[in-house]
Amino acid sequence: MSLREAVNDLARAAGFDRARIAPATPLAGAAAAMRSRLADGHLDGMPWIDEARVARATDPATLLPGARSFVAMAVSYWDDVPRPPAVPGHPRGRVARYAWGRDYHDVLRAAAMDVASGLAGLAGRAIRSRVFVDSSPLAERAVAINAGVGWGGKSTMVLVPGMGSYVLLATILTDLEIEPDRPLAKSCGACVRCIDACPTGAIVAPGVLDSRACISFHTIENRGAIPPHLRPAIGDWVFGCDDCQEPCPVNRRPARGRLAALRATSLDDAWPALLPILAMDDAAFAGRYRGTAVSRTKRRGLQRNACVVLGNLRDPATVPALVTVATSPATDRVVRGHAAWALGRIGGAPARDTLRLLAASDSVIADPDLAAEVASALEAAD
Ligand code: B12
Ligand code: SF4
Ligand code: SF4
Repeated sequence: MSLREAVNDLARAAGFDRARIAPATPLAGAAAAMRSRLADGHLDGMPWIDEARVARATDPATLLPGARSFVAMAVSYWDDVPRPPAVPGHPRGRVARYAWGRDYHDVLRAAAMDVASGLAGLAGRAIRSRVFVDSSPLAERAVAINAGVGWGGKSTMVLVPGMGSYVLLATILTDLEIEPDRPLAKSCGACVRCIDACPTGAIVAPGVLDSRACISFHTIENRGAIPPHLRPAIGDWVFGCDDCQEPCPVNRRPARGRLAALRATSLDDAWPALLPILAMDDAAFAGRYRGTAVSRTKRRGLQRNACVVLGNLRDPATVPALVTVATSPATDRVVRGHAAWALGRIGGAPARDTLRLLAASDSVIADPDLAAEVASALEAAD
């Protein structure tokens, strides 16, 4: 058995569905793509992606001196929890599939560490390796594409033949020389379904995402207010977004992911009830979401997102809960502003009355951003 095949066996035993090898050479194409996205403002709002990061993320020798090979691995996390029937007064939002189970950073890192220790056994000598699962700078998609794990889709997702786009990536960089695989000779062809399906037009050209318009960016990474013009398009996404993956023909025969830790264990993991989210304090949020990817948006981010979804669902029974959030001076000001926005969308006398009182309250008058939110909510409600 070749070293390459042995690595593949190790990866499968650790839970990965695919593993391919790429040489640890500089990722020039990815560096050019990242620099052009930075220059065009497409990565605005993620200041940690800067020139220094681009340089490191695309230069394996900086990441691991003496590096010879990448082991690029993918794992399917697709699972299905059907949308529950709508129950008035008990609205639910929607979480992107990758965040239904335990935090993939932890799950994949542990699995990739197993593969990395196995590599040393295969080498028969001490080797140096470094594991990447999203948290350290590495252009992970570029490595997976170079290694032939999948091809770069127009949605910017790596699409894995036979598995589709609902895959997460983990990478090992090692000083062990392994015979490389080849990139796939595949492409999306004439298909543009993801571009057409994106509710905000964030895929501005094939393979080019403008994060400033992306629901995933706003519900996960954005720490401030979500631009008002994007809020209606967010629909019921309370964390992440899968709209550009749902119609992808490569996902037409999805198979349930093998790693049980990545699956939902309750309806609430996939379709969380929104009013309990509004009522959470820090301890309740940590108790519910510690160890999951959702924790990245923090309590205030999730509550802000829940307000947006409530505004889109327009259930009058949710007005009292939104009034509590909007009128509490102790609540985060961004969350209050989004609760006001939701009240404006739902409208009706109780929402209008609250917005009028709010507009005249000291805590709102003292905060120009919040005052502007309340003023436009009032306009929408009238
Ligand atoms: C920043 C980031 C985001 C940002 C920006 C995403 C983006 N498209 O640039 C935001 C917050 C929006 C985001 C969203 C999501 N993310 Co994200 N994200 C990252 C992160 C940390 C860096 C990506 C990056 O550098 N982007 C800048 C661009 C230029 O780089 P790139 O995406 O690698 O670009 C490649 C392609 O665009 C392609 N390309 C460039 N030009 C062209 C031109 C054509 C024609 C084509 C076909 C391709 C192509 O080549 C580039 C270089 O290889 C990576 C982890 C990592 N360290 O790499 C995860 C990662 C990309 N995210 C991931 C996931 C799962 C998601 C979401 C699905 C989560 C969700 N459901 O909400 C969405 C998907 C949205 C989307 N359509 O991309 C996975 C993707 C797995 C996969 N199958 O591709 C990654 C790899 C994490 C992981 N370890 O698994 N993410
Ligand atoms: S994640 Fe959602 S908003 Fe972002 S590009 Fe895909 S469909 Fe558009
Ligand atoms: S929907 Fe079509 S164009 Fe978009 S990633 Fe899938 S195959 Fe490619």
